[in-house]
Amino acid sequence: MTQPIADRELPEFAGVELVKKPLQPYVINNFDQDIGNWEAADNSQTVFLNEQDSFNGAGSLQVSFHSLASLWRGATLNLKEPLDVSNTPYLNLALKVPDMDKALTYQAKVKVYSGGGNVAEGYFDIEHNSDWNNIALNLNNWDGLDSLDRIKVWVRSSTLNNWDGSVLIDEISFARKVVPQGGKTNIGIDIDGFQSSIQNGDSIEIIVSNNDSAELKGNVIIEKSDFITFDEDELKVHGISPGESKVFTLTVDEVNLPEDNLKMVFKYRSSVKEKVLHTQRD
Ligand SMILES: [Ca+2]
Repeated sequence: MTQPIADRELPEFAGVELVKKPLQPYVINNFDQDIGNWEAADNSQTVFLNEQDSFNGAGSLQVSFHSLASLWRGATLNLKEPLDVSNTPYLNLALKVPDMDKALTYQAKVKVYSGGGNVAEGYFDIEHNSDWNNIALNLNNWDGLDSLDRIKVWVRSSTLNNWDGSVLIDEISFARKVVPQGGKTNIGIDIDGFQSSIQNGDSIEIIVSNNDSAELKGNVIIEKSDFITFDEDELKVHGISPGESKVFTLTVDEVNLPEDNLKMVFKYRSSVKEKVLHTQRD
């Protein structure tokens, strides 16, 4: 199968920011009456108007799917006429994944295309205890701003199983500026070497990704746990640039498995990330 040309371009990184609200937004779709020209994209089955659950107003866009969890799935909007958003470079939207599993990781990707072949994308880790997430893709450094003709919003999860579920999307708009959620940073934390058993002396790798649009400063604090201790209690993330990741290796000092999930809690400014390290599931 031949891919459209735009899909072959290497996407540029764009930071995703957590926002309180966009200022004077130019609304593309609010999904209060209809779903506009949004369509189901790769690995998704249907898109329809959800009138029960919205971030704002009378409705939202629901995308339903049944596909391998690790594949990106979502919805796309092809604009008939390209938009010049040079003066409103923040693409805002609200997103929610209903019924998330605590032990899994969920990620969103927002991607924009321009007819000139410029593609930009940004990432956002969806917390499993979150409801609606109001985010904005910061396109200030993108070359395609004057001719944006396609938007894609995608999600995926972290298992090899099927994911039979949905994502809700609302309030797609562009704005010149956004009001940030104070102290909240779009930081990604992944644990590598997720093992069936964890013992004293084992090493684990923590991958910290800066998915936001400003450099990270200071440290990520690892919250004290009754069940596991490491040789370090913080990760020196200072200086990690937007779009970059760094791997930290920790050694387990002492571990006593709890009856339910063994989790790690990371804090960066006022962002808190909870990750399940080991699960006692059958
Ligand atoms: Ca709405």
